Formats: sequence, C-alpha cells, structure tokens
Amino acid sequence: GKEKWPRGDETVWKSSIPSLHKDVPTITKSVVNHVHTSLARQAYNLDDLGAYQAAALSVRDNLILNWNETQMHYSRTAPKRAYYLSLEFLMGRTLDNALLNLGLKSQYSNGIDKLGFNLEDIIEQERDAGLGNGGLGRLAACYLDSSASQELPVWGYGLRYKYGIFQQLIGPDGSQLEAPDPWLEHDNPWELPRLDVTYEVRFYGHAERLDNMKAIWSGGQEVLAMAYDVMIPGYDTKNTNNLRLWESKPKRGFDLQSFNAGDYERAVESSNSAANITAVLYPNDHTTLGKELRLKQQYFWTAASLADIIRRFKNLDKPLTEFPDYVAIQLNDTHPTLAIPELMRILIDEEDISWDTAWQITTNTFFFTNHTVLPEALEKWSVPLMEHLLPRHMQIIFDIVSFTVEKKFPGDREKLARMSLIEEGFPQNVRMANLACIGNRKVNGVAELHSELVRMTIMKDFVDFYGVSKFSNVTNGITPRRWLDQARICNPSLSSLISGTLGIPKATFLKDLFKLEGLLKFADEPAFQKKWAAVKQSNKERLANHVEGMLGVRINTNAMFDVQIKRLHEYKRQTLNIMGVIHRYLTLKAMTPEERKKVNPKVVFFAGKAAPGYYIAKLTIRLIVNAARVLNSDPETKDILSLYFLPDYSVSLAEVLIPASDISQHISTAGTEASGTSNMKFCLNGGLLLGTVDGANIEIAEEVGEDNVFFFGHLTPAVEDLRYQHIYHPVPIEQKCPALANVLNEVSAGRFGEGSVYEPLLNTIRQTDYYLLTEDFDSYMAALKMVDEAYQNRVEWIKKSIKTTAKMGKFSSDRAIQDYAQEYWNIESTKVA
Ligand code: HBZ
Repeated sequence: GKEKWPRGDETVWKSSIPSLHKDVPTITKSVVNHVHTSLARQAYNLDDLGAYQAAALSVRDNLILNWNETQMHYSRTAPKRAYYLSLEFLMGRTLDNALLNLGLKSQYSNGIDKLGFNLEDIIEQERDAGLGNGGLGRLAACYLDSSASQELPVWGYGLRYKYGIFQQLIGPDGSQLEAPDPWLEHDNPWELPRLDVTYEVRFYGHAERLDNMKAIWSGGQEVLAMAYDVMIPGYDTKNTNNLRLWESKPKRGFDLQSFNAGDYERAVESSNSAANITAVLYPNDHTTLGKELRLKQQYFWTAASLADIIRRFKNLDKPLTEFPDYVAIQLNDTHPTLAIPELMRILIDEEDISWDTAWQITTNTFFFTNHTVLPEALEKWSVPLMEHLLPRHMQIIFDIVSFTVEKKFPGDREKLARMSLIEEGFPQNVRMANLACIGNRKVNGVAELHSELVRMTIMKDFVDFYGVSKFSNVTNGITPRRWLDQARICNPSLSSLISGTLGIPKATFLKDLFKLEGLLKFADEPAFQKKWAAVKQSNKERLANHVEGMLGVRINTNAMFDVQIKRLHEYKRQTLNIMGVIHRYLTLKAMTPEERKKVNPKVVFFAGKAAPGYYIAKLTIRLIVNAARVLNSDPETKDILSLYFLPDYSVSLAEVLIPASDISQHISTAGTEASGTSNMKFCLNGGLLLGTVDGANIEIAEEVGEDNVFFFGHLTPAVEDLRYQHIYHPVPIEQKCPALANVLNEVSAGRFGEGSVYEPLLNTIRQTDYYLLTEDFDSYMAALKMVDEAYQNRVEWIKKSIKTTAKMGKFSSDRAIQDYAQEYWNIESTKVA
C-alpha cells in the first residue's frame, strides 16, 4: 500500500539513496573512496591487506543496500519466518563468496586489476570466521546460503565469539599445540554493530512460585546482549538475509556501586565476567564438559534470540496464540534447548498465558535436529548447576516432566525413568535431548541411516509415545556455490568446463544441481575426459603450490592424492588410515626396486583438529606427523609414498584440498557418523569415495552406483554384536588381525620415534577396540588395493569421476533447505523486487 513519507523532503531522500557498485568505473571509484576516507590511506601506502579492506568495504556497500531492501520487504509483507539457532556458524571467508553471489566477480577483478592489485591475492588476506568446530557449524553456514539463495525468510542466530576455533600448530615433537584465534584483530567489515539492539539477560537469583503456575524470577546477575548483523547474500538474487550474532557486555560500563566505593578491582571483575560469556568458542565436539560458562553461553544466546524474535512478532499486532503461524525455530542440536523453557517462562510469567496454552504454542514453534547418537555427546546438565544458574527454568523443566510423560504413563516406572527429562544419580542430570524432543513439533536426523538409528535407539520410547511421524529425516546438503564454483582454480575451472559442456550458464546448475546429470552423456567422450582430467591436474598443482608455501616441500603431483580431512576422533578412525599407510610403507620396504617401480605412487594428506583435552586424538596426530617425517625422508620409498599432515585445517584450506583429491576417506565405524558432509564436497568435485557403509556415504552410493564407490567394513547391525564379543570373548590381536598386529608392533618398537609414547593409543586397539579397527582392517586393505587397481586404468577412473559429479544433485543444501521449509517450517519464498 501507499505509505506516508516519514520525514523531510521525499525527493531529496529518494534522489540521495546510493546505488550498487556494479560496473568497473563505479567499482574502482568506490574502492578508492574507501581507501581515502575509510582507511585514510592512498595509492602510495596501500598494501594487499589495505586493498582487501577497501574492496571488502566496497562490496559491503552492495550487500547492505540489498540487505536493507530485503528486511524492508519482509517487514512489509510479514511472511511466516524461520530462525536457525546454532551455537556455531563456520563461515570461512566472505569476500570471494559475496562477489560470486552478487555476480560481480569479474567486474571487481577488473577494477582491482586497474588499481594495481590482484583479486586472488587480496582474497587471501581475509581471515576465516572460524566460529565453529566442524560439520555442524559448516552445515549451518551452508543452510544460510541456501535460504537466501532461495529467497526464504530465514535468519540465523548465534554468538559473536571474540576467539573462534583455536589455531593449530605442530610442535617439535609432532604434537598439536593450540594458540588463540584473534580473528577480529583486523576490523571485520562483514558485520554491523547494532548499538540499539540490546537485551538484558538474567542469571542466578531466585524464583518464587505464585498461583497459576507462574513465578517471579529476580536478583542475580544481569548482562547485556548486543546484536551484530552479518549479511547473507543469496546467489543470483537481491535477497540478502541476516545472521544475528550476540555479544555479551556488562549492563553498565562497570558496577557503579563498587566503582564509587573505590573498589575498582571488583568493578572491573564484574564487568569482565559479563564480557567473558562470548569470549571463546568451546573447541569440544562430541563430548560434554558440563562447564558453567558453556551453560551461560547457551542461555545468554537463547534468551537474547527469543526476546528479539518476540519483539519482531509483536510488531505484527497479533495475539501470541498465533506465534507458531508466524515463527518457526530450528534448534541445531541440543545446544539451544533452553529456548523451550525460556519461551514457556516468557509466555507464563510475562505474558500471563496459561500453562497449557503456553505449552501448545511452544511445541508448535520449535523443531529439533539431532546430529549424533554417540552417548558421550548427548548433553546433560547437572540439576544443582541449573538450579543455581537458572532457577526458574529448572522449575519449568520439573513442571514439564509432571505435565507430559508422567501424566501419560503414571505407573510404568521403568519407561518413565528412560524417558524422563531427569536422569537419576548423584547429582541428577537434565537430559537435553529428551527435553528437545518433548518440546518440539518434529525431530530429524541428518541422513537416512542416522534418522533410523535415532528412532531405534536414543528416541525409541518417544517414537512409541508420539508415533513415528514426528521423527523423520533430512539428509544434509552443501552449497554448490562455495563448494563447486568457488572451490576452484581459475584456469580452467570445473564450473566453466561444466557450463561449456552442457551449454548452459553456470547459474543454471548452481541453482539446480540436478542439472549436472547432463554430464553423464559426455562421460565416454575422450575429448571431454581429457579436459576433465586437466582440471583435476591443475587443482593438484595448486594444492602442491599451497603446501610448498606452507611447509616448504615439493609434492609429486603425478601421484594419486588421497585425503582425509575432518575433526580428529576415534570414531572417525584416522588411526585406521595411518595404520594402513604404515602397512603400505612396510610392504614397500620389503619389495625389490623392480617391484617398487610397478607401484601406484600415492600422496596421503591428513588435516584436522583434535579437542585440546582429547588425549588419544592428539596422540594420533603425533603419530601421523612422526610417521610422515620417516616416510618422506626414506629415499627408497618417498617417491611412491609420501604423507603430509597439514596444520590448522579450516574452511579456506578445505577449499584448496577438496578439488585436488583423487580419493577421499570417510571410514567411521558403521553407525557412528551421522552423515558427513565433506564426502559430498569431494564427490561434487570429482573425487571418488573410499568409505564404510555409514551416514550419507550410503546415499552417495545409491546415487552414483556401488561400482563407483569403494566400500568396506562391517555393517551397522553387526557392530553391537562385535563389541559384545570383544568384551566377553576377546581374541588376541595377533590372531584376529595379524597384519594390524604387525603394524602396531613396529610403532611400539620405535620405528616412528619413541614407541612408548604411543602405547595408550595402541592399547585402545589391542584392548577393547571399541571402534573395531581389528574387525575392519583386512577389508580396508582390500579396498585400498582396489583403489590402486582402479587408478591404474586412468580412463575408467575419469569416467567414474565424471559420473560421480553428475549424480550429486541430491546433495545440494538447496534441496535440504526446501525440505525444511516445506515439511517443517511451512514458510514460502518471497522475492525482493
Ligand atoms: O554434524 C556433525 C556430525 O558428526 C556429522 O556426521 C554431520 O554431517 C554434521 C552435520 O550434520 N557433528 C558435529 O559437527 N558436531 C559438533 O561439531 C559438535 C559441536 C559441539 C558439541 C557437540 C558436537 O557440543
């Protein structure tokens, strides 16, 4: 409708609104403008970093203009919105991706050229935003890209950690060392501080029950949450969504009372304790520490996000009973589960809504994604800690227990004990997964097998209780913008080869990845195969150059590149891989020089971080690094087998590594890896997959055909029985798996440095072998042999590679996010004109 102009002279306003920097002269003008005014520098004293900052500010102008229009459009049209609550958003770099999504890459490249800089070089100046641990955080980033690209009204909510995931260094003895990641040290041009968007968040104090299930929560500590907005541009659309990250601050500069009383230390202390909340990302994946500060982070973030969402809803002037018609909230794992009792608290205590109605609203608003079935990863918080930090929420959780499950199964103590939100013990614990499950509309796992395991194991009783339709699957996806078009080299890029071959603009398949299937009919064409192989080869050269810059060594790019990159964890079995590498080395050593000439040369890459307190994972890194030192300096074998541990794995490093891989390894014990997402990235870039029958590997094989993947190992149903046997009928490793026993003995004997150092790691295999390396080692070696044989027939290999890329349509995060939008959130696309 026609609205009244709010203030001043409408024509002056309208003629002064800036427009996008789109053509080369406008771009150079805006970049130089930022050099002079924002940076106070000139051509005389501008380095690559300065050029990056000015270019980033210029690109940011464009993003902000689109962002403004998008937010205005959402306010005017008031669609149902979805919010993605995630403690982690592993965004990586922004400049390159923003240019790609804006469609301004070549214009900026030309403009930057004219100013005497090189776009590729200045892109390298940007620091990664490492606000996540691994797959869960990167998934959130891919989902934001897809939401914006599909013009869906979705915002992300997270924390603005001052320090992201630690920087990984390798010490002289080969161990991982951790250093802080001060990623905000250079100004971050991609965020907008919102001084006016703040909320007060309370901790501690006491909760006094009143009538009608209400209570008053007062006292304790109050801190301030301030918003920082990060623009999320869609690909090939004006729609630009928002990622809102909260920073914690003291409510006042510092505690005035102490300050006035001259107690400066105390005043600063309390101000520090408020600022501490968002100081650092916890670097633990798949283990729970139960630290109070982590619980504070979780509540701080959910409370600020909900307050913000409710404030926006209230602008619509609708009754709160209609909240679920306008708002859907996706909980990324159990980390934001406190949003459930927090919404109940707001509705009951502040909005005077009855318990039943509040519960109705709450359970129709939230959706919950589970990312693991590993028991040690399921979050629990001790009841005494919760009572201390969040007394009112603890009351509400006890109320939820009595009004839901206990009401339904008054007699069945055993079932109640399993389903209860409270785990008995000393102390009692709150089971966050159970709370997340009870307080939600729908629960999903992240791949078919994983979702089935969720239904059969951790959520079994709830499936009986609610019916199976509440529990479904959304197989993960990845954004083809960053992981196909951007993870590239310039000449020739995979993306332009595909575009040229299919005779369609790249935007067509970057927006509809199923279009890649068109490649199938070119798979047998020798000319196309040659070009395909040339792209892979140049990606390998590029990686080799990168590694040379990083480690000062030259890699043989004629060898097969074999890559395993992911967080270090026993369940992911990097140990299986390194034992396989050592076995290969020992086999090569036993060969004659003539025999060695026939061997397929191979370079093995590892990268990944271990949680700082995860002793066994850190020992695995140490073994890999020290084995690399031995292998890479052995003149008899180094040309046919070399090994690299690339330090400080990150999104940016992945963008160079993934396109260069011939084969990648996804070798978790069956049933343990919920999905995996790098498997999809490798395959999209024409790398073949060596893996176990686990997570999304299974669905990848369904798409590309089992003859195009290398599968090995026991299947999920066998795992439990095998573990049982290992405990109750152990067989010595020399009998069970002599080949692996021999490898362990060589490590013990000190072939890769002081053997005793590795004993605790080796003993995990010799003793209970919980992750079943001894059960899978022989079939793993057989699979590796098949990989070698297949690689010898290069034409067949290239065909497999083409077919693999061609069948990756399903794994676009566009498909996944559409699934959430339609089956869960009930939201629709809304294009900004
Ligand atoms: O989430 C991963 C799964 O292991 C992987 O299979 C899946 O593909 C991916 C996306 O669904 N899980 C994680 O990355 N988990 C974490 O990083 C994590 C972080 C903090 C925690 C617990 C887990 O407290």
